[in-house]
Amino acid sequence: GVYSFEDSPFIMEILTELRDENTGPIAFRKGLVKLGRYMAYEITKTMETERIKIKTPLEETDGILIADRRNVVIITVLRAAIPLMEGLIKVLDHARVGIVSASRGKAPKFEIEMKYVKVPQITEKDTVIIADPMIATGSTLIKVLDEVKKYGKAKRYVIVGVLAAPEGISRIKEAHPDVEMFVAAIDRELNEKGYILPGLGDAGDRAFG
Ligand code: U5P
Repeated sequence: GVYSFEDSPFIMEILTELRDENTGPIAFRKGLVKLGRYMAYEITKTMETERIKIKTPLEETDGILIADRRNVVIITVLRAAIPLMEGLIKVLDHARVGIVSASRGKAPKFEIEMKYVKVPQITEKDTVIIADPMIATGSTLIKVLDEVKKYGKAKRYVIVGVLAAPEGISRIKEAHPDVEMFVAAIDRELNEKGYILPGLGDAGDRAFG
């Protein structure tokens, strides 16, 4: 499934700030952290829970435990996903974290070079969350998923991003049909250089200057 949050005023307000060319790196990074936190919160709504019994100081009562929240691996795609990951781990605080680097070559091939890959062992209990703010052609995430799947089979694979282009979504669905996507919004199209329109520009440059 693909989930986007155009009907959430709070997420749309953060997105508006991220899109605005007048937003500098400090506010841009803060916006990504906030968005990561809120997206993680949305993901927990789709996780399995267990009923548990606890005691308040006064009596016994029922409670819940989000079992899946304890078995999360976040894959951070350098470099723009760093602030997004920081937000995600505020909610998914048990997460193990993998780091991969990926840089995209020029049009029309958009070849992906991965120089650094450090991913923890993955088990069938794990929800693997791959953070990359922009799903443009989808090439980066397809390559990252190919790589991450070498480290074990997970219970779920979830991509978290800010914006996605329709092209990227369909290419990822075709290459990895088992993947779910959570993005703030789905944008109109890609330009000939592979940028999302209307988009927010280059997320790495916006965040880190
Ligand atoms: N990217 C942007 N802004 C865009 C399009 C792409 O920052 O408008 C960056 C993303 O950070 C991502 C990579 O890591 O390019 C995704 O490109 P793709 O492999 O999905 O085409």
